[in-house]
Amino acid sequence: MPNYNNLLVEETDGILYVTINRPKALNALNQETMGELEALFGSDYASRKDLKGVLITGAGDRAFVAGADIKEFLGVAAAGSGKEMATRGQDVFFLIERFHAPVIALVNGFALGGGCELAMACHMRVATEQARFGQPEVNLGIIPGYGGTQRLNQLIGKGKAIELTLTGNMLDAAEAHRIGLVNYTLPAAEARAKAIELLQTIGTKGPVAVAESIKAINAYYASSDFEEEAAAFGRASGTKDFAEGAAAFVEKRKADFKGE
Ligand code: CO8
Repeated sequence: MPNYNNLLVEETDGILYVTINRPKALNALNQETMGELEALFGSDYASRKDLKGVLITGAGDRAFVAGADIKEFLGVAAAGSGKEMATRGQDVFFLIERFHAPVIALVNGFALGGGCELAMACHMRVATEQARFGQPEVNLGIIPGYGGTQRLNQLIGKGKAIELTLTGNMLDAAEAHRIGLVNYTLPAAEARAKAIELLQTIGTKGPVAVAESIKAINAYYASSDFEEEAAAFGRASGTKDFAEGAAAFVEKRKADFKGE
């Protein structure tokens, strides 16, 4: 099994258990973690036709993933490469969305920004009762850049997608279930069991049929415009507003945006 610095990866009975493991930063996705997800879904396991599926969760009891790593991203935005970074992240999440076996997010706490986007790139989501969902990028003066503007529409429709994206408000797990953002919301132990049960059930079906179903369902959404999202993310991340929003986050204060 390959070695990762930010992922714990175990395999039991044909199911791959992946834990994003940066609990001190609430499992925020830095570039190294994105590279490890790329290696895992792009090459290390992509040819494993015997895999029943993958379960992704976050380490610790507070977060699934609290977003892209804001502190690391500040340097990238200053260098003007926001668009490239968004495109790269989108490509990593496409590997998950297009993976031949089912990938389930077990959302065990905050799923914010890039964390909500990671959960949405998975084929299904099972939430624990303490899960919280949101796209708070607007609080930082940026927009979702890892597919959130496209996949929120797909999962919950335009009205709610716009509300969540423009307000940055968080949803609790019950509301996320009510609006269809997650497949199930359950107490923690039951949520894990449910995710495993889903993967075991799918694991008894024809692997070719499972892979072809994923492909065919994804095809319906082929006209989504991820490129426009990356371009818009690039524009927003080059603003003084983002510099202010990110500084406010680091200094734990409210941002004072000027629209510049
Ligand atoms: N990045 C880096 N560090 C983080 C992040 C993050 N996204 N989230 C939390 N942390 C760190 C905190 O800085 C803190 O570190 P320290 O102890 O060194 O101060 C530690 O984790 C614990 O966090 P808090 O003290 O803030 O814990 P609270 O319980 O007070 O608050 C929250 C929990 C509400 C989850 C709060 O941490 C928060 O709001 N986090 C940021 C959420 C957010 O804005 N996420 C979106 C990020 S932007 C994004 O994801 C864009 C995606 C597309 C990017 C495309 C190109 C990069």
